Amino acid sequence: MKLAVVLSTQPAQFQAATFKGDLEENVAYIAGLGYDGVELAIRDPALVDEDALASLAARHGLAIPAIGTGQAWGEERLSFTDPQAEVRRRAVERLKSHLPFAARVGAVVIVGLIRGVPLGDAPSEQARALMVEALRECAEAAHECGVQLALEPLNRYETPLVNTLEEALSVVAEVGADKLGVLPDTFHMNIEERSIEEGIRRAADRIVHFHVADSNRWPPGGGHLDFPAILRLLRHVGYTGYVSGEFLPLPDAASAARGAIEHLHSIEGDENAAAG
Ligand code: LER
Ligand code: MN
Repeated sequence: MKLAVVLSTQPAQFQAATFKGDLEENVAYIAGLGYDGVELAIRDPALVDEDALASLAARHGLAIPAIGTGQAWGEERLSFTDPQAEVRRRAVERLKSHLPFAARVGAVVIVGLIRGVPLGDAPSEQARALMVEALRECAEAAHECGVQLALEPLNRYETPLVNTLEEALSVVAEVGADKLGVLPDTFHMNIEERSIEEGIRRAADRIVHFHVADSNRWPPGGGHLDFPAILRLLRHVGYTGYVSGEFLPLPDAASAARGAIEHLHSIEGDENAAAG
């Protein structure tokens, strides 16, 4: 199991970007804990030094398995489903602007809140159509760059648009692009899926990245999710990508990241011992 943890490259309101602040110090700490990779949350690629980020991760022997893009919504309200065409265009351009760096470091580009938060409990047909149109354009550009996009179901308290893996799979089918997969996140699944196991099984062929946090968004081990069963199932369905920690920095980022890797490694150790 390859493990990563989320680090925000810029100041952000989003609370579950586990690490924020001093990049050099945080990357060194993450590598020292034994993580294999660091997932980067990047609000705007134009505002970061991508060369420096790539070489920082490489210097510490860390892969960059995924890039989170949701801060374009969180900080700037750019979205694929905004009523204004100009805002939608800027959101699509922003998503596409992540592709060159993602191609260079071999990262998946995540489509989370950049799809937007349409008003109302049930998303309108129009919002869904706008999202599909934006995803098609992004997936076409991703195809040209050889980058995988990952549509992440998010819980209903964040957006009404794509809450479950089933909905995500139906959007993926409608977009019909080889470079669009799905990203299950255990925190969201715990709220939205009828069964976490069933959701993972049904999405298995399309899973291109995986987020872990416990039921309360504390690090794995801090809530009541059955991580031994979840990790066993991921292995069983043949998932070989990264398992990336996106949890609240509680009691603080350093202890959260240390607790998470200890917990996940101990599960792996138990499984290996049981397998003999
Ligand atoms: C992003 O990966 C995520 O899980 C969301 O909760 C962000 O709002
Ligand atoms: Mn997530």
